[in-house]
Amino acid sequence: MSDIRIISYLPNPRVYKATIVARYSGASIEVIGDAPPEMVHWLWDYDAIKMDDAGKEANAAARRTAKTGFTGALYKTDAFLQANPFGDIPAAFAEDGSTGIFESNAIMRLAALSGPNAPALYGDTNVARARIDGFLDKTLLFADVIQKYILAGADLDANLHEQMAQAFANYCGALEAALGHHEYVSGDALSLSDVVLVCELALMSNESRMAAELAAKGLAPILPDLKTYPRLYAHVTRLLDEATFAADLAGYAKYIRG
Ligand SMILES: N[C@@H](CCC(=O)N[C@@H](CS)C(=O)NCC(=O)O)C(=O)O
Repeated sequence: MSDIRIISYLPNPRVYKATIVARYSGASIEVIGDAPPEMVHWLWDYDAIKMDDAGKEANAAARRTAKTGFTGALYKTDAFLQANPFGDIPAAFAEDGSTGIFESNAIMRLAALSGPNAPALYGDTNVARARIDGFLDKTLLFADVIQKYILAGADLDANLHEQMAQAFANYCGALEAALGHHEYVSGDALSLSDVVLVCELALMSNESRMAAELAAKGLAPILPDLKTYPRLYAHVTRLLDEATFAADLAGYAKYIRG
């Protein structure tokens, strides 16, 4: 029995926050999922299964309208929605499935607090932990804009592009300043704040798939600006080279490096 079971579409850098951290804490994580378009055929549940048409009919009561990142119908059981009232993935289950943990940062925290080496990457004092939490909260705000930007599709416009550019400049500017004071984002040791940084940039690297849409609208890609933050760029590329990060993020590295 694993410490944590995660249901998600794959690949998903938000899931990798937890799997990267588990390499330090020793938490055992089971990841169940499929390519994004296939998740409409899955029953979202602790006992997630891929369904055929007969399975969908048998689980008609679980049929719900998708909200974010998916369109049409998704199959979420009542138990899934009790575990995660927001109904999104990645969704995690702990304690034999009786408790749901949602939001990828929270799932990552559980990975940091589980396993033989726990707590890992989560500070040695309450103050250090609160400081790491501050970076995680700021990263979630940044990530919310990334999500809107990369899911915009044909709705992408100059206004949304400007919001993304502003959020990117604010976040990267702050981290560039922080890295002027110490080696890692929140202090002198690797922490969860470094992990979320790299994983959300990996998510943002999906911008590379928007090249035609951006060009058609006369908008420039934003992620290549990472190079204009030299300490941050060096930090991120160094972490991408670490085996603990590369195991999950190797496929994203060339897009982040630019
Ligand atoms: N901030 C959340 C984002 C999760 C999220 O928004 N997931 C979307 C897919 S990108 C989802 O599961 N949508 C389900 C739906 O459309 O009902 C996290 O980091 O875990």
